Amino acid sequence: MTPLKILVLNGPNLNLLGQREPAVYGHTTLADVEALCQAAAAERGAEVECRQSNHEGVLIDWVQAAGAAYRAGELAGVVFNPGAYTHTSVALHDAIKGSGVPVIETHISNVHAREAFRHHSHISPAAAGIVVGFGVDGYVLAIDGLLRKARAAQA
Ligand code: CA2
Repeated sequence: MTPLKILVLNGPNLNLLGQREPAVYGHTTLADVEALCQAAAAERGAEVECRQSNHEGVLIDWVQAAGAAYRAGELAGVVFNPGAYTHTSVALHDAIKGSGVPVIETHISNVHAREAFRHHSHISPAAAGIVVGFGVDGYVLAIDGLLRKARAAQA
């Protein structure tokens, strides 16, 4: 049987992870996070592909392509940290809804314990699940949750 595949998407400024604001985001780099995701998926008999962009339109293109791959049975879903676009992007909300791909919205920090402008998410109403405030371990929790949902749907 072909292993389940997951796309891990990171949005704007997450390429700077581990280089600035360690009090909020920790010392782990994006490369470390991607290695963590690869290992977590392999332990669970799955595969991940990791991508990061600072550009809203690029993220939208990737979500749309993920929808096509999901409909073709080639992708279990997307673990997505949209960064600050979480709080601003109706376009990403529409892309997720339109694509039909299960998305697990993931945030390193507890956005609800931070500034008021981070309390609202345009992504949450379109998401299949949400992981917030577990640091970079949240990516592993999101991969686990997505695989559990995918396997339950297959059974
Ligand atoms: O907690 C999260 O994962 C966030 O999605 C991170 C975003 C923030 O805008 C969201 O409100 C919550 C920011 C990502 C920027 O990451 C940086 C990392 C190091 C240095 C500067 C920014």
